[in-house]
This record gives sequence, C-alpha cells and structure tokens, in this order.
Amino acid sequence: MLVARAQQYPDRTAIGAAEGTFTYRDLLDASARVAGGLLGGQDDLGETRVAFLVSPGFGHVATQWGIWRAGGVAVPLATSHPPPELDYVIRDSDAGVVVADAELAPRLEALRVPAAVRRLTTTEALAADGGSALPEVGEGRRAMILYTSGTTGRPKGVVTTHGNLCAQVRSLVAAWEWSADDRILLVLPLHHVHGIVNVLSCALWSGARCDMLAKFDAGETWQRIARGDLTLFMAVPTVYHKLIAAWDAAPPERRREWSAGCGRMRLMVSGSAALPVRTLERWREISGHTLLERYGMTEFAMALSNPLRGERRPGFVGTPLPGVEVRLVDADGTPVAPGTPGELEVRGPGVFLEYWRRPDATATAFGSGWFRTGDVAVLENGSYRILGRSSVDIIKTGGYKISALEIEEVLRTHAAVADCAVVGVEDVEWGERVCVAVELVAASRLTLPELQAWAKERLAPYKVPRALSVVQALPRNALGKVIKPEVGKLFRGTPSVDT
Ligand code: MCA
Ligand code: AMP
Repeated sequence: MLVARAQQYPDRTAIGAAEGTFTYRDLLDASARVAGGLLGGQDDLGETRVAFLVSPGFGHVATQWGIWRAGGVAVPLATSHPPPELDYVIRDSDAGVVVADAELAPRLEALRVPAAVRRLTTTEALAADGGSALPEVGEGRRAMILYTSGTTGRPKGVVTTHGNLCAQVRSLVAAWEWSADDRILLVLPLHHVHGIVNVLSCALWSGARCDMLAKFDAGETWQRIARGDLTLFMAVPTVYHKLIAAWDAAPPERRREWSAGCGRMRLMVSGSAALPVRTLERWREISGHTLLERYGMTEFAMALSNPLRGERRPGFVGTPLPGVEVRLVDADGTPVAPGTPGELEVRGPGVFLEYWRRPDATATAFGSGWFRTGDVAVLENGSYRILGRSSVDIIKTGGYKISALEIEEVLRTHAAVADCAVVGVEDVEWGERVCVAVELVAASRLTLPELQAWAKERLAPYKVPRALSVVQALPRNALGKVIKPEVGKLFRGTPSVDT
C-alpha cells in the first residue's frame, strides 16, 4: 500500500537526511534496486527474515521498503546495540540475509553469524538492477519482527503482517489528520514502533515529508524546530525533558526563536511512557502546546489517544483510536465497571499476528481472544488512565521497555556476582532508572564503573545499571523470593550515574 500510494506523488519530497533530500520517486527507485539485490534472481523472498543494521537516513528507509517489496520480513537491528544483542536478534529471527551499512559491517564480523546467512552492504544492495519483476505481497503476509522484552526469558519477536501495519497507520492518519502538507522531524530510533510506525510510516503513507536526525540531540532538534517549517513532532517524555533542560539553559534570544518554531506546528505528541504532569505544564509554557498523550505497545502500535480537537486531560491517555477496541478485566478475565481498575485488553486489525516461534507465549497473550497488555488502567469520566503494570519486572526507561529478569541473568554471569536483583526506580528524567542490588561472591569487590563497563559489552546501553548497592543478603520472603519493593527502597534518593 505504501508503494502504491507513493506512486501517486512521485515528485514530492519524502525524506530529508544528512545525505540530502529525496523524493518519493527516489525512494521507489532505490527500494526497487534493494529488492532486486535481495531477490538475486528469485521470484519472491517468501518471508525470509532480512536483518538490517542501517543508520537512520534514506538508506534505512530504502532498505526497509526493499525488503517488503521483495517479499521479505524486515528485522531492524539497533545501531546502539553491542554484539551479543545483535547476535541474539539475528539468530532468534533465523535471518537468511543481513544487510549493513559499509561502515557498520565490521561490527557483524565479531558475531557468530552462521555461514549460510547471506551478507550484503547497503551500497551493494543499492547498486543492484532495479528492473527485476517484484512479487505481489498480500496483506496477510508477515512484514516485520520487532524485539520486545517480557516477563520471561529473552526478548520476544513481535510479528506484524502488512495488514496489521496498514491498520496501525490508517488509524493514526485518520485520528491525527495527517496530510501531504505535513512535515515531521524523526529523532527516535528505528528499531521500535514509535519511530517506525507513528513517525516514519504515517508520514510516508500521507505523502508528507520526514526529516531524520541520525541520533537525538537537544540542540540540533531545537535548531530544526526554530526553522519554523515543521508541522508535527512526536517523542517520548525523556526527550521533552531534555528539550526543556536545553531551553532553560539557552539565552533569551534563542529561547524566543525556539518557542516561535513550536508556534508554527499543528501538533506535538508524547508517548511510550507516562508523561509527568509537570513536564506537560512546563512544555505548555515553553511551546504553547498541550502535548497530546497517547498509549501504545509494540504488539499493536497505538490503542488510546487524547483528542486532536477537544480537551486533552493531563495524566490521561484518552479513548480508543479508530478501529481499536479495548476493555478492562479483573483477574478472572471478567470486564469491570467504569471507575474500577483492571488489566487492559486490546482487539482490532492492528494487533500483531504472533510472537515469533513462540506459540505458547502467543496463546497465553491471546487467552481470551483479546490481547492482554499487562498494563493496569481505569476508565474515569470517559477517558482512560494508565495506573501501572501488573509485573514489577518490566521497566520503562527513556521510553524503552526492558526486562529486569533479562538484565539479572546477564549480570549473574559476572565473576564477582553471586546473585542480584534489578529494579526500576522512579526518575524525573528517565521515567525509571535501572538499579541493581548485588550479593558478592566471597572475597570479591565490585564498583559501579566496573560493572557498567562490563555490562556495556553485553547489553544495550539503556539496560546498563545506573546505580549499584552491594548487600550482604537480598531481601527475601519466607519462600526465598526476592522482595523487589524492598530492593527499590535501597535506591530512593541516590543520584543516577551515567556510564
Ligand atoms: C542513556 N543514558 C541513560 C539512559 N540512556 N541514563 C539513564 N537511563 C537511561 N535509560 C545516559 C548514557 O549513559 C549517556 O551518559 C547519556 O545518558 C546520553 O546517552 P545517549 O544514548 O546519547 O542518550 P540520548 O541519545 O540522550 O538518549 C535519550 C533518548 C533515548 C533519546 C530519550 O533513550 C531514546 O531514543 N529513547 C526512545 C526510545 C523509543 O523510541 N521508545 C519507543 C518504544 P554518558 O554521556 O555519561 O555516557 S515503542 C513503545 O514504547 C510503544 C509502541 C509506544 O507507546 O510508543
Ligand atoms: P513497548 O513494549 O516498548 O511497546 O512499550 C509498551 C509499554 O509502554 C506499554 O505496555 C505501557 O506500559 C507503556 N506506555 C506506552 N505509552 C504509555 C503512556 N502514554 N503512559 C503510560 N505508559 C505507556
């Protein structure tokens, strides 16, 4: 569908990036070449997983579209991830091909990628013949796998079909009234839904323009906003927090230019984690915008949103988006009355197909036919409010969802760690920060910088602990289970330490 729509406005600008500006015709041509390179004479990739390590920019989008046009399943790899995390995604998705930017390709050398996996650089893929016949790819076919942390084991692959993606994009385009005249700045990573669906795909579906930064930077983001040509901005609360800090530190003349740039936009959106009311209020003072807060999850993209027009209630995430049904249920799965908290369940054409090669996890998540989110919410005066999660082991930091158990498993392999417990501790900037309490192996020593340096080689940067407490014994209940709220108390009031 994206391709068919792009053919209607070939001369409009699709992407603005460090490498230049590119029209929809450029994107159609480049993605056809990538598709030809991936096909290498075959008719159809037939849902082969294609993992790709490509920096945000035109090459990334051309690769993503090229994979889809060749009938493959797109598996984005995070440019911030260390080798073990990349290795896990490539192996778990059982990728048949790995595409990487020439300058990022050496990172793959360090991995134990099976010899049968084909490797291609983006330069090679883009140099292929764009004239190959491309397959018809139906809506029911698998399109993408994104990795998400859960309450058990390692991250799971969330499989969305082309039909799911279409439904997710259509819903947001309708609710937030995207048009070809929109222009958005992408500052979020491209291995998660917020950047991929809400920003990039909605823009390209609409014939709009998406300008991309290689990486979020508060000063650069403000300069782009100040130019006054953006109509939309979407980010996680931590990004707004950082933009506020940069504004507060800027001289008055610059503040005026930056705020004026916000005044030219039609909508600014926050999501992926709870937006603190204080951040919403401060942002309103600076920008004149009441941030539109919405609620989503990798498994279905967006479900609830405050209105584009009408009152946006601080602390609330609004009502179901077009095409989305939600309900709140008690522990037995029985729907609860308005005003009573319950677990949020979601149903609709945007809800994912399955967890990749995990039929048990898929069956559990869809026990009742509805998808169980694990989030607890309440309906008050016609609007939903997220109260928290049913599991203490899911942490949201900087908008990233991570699993305490996964981090603990890695840290337990450190020679000095006899046992450990990871918790998310509330933090004004990051939402939560990752903290760890450790029982040491006899006669060992461990400092936070040592642990961080060691962890950085094994875990994504946002999973690395920011505080360490060495304890004689972890607090446990009568059954020997660690009492996480007690662990959390060890860190109240301690400053976070960057790595
Ligand atoms: C980085 N640092 C941290 C964290 N991450 N400190 C505490 N907690 C963290 N989580 C430290 C680094 O160690 C570093 O310190 C300094 O901050 C800057 O690191 P850097 O990586 O450059 O950070 P950044 O670029 O400023 O990153 C902040 C960020 C990023 C832009 C907010 O975290 C981000 O892109 N988050 C968005 C994730 C996202 O897209 N989530 C959506 C998932 P030092 O300088 O000392 O080394 S999808 C989803 O949730 C659903 C579908 C939904 O509803 O949207
Ligand atoms: P992810 O798995 O990265 O897609 O993250 C999804 C989770 O982010 C949800 O299950 C929620 O816990 C959280 N989340 C997303 N948006 C919001 C929001 N506006 N308020 C509170 N939590 C949110």
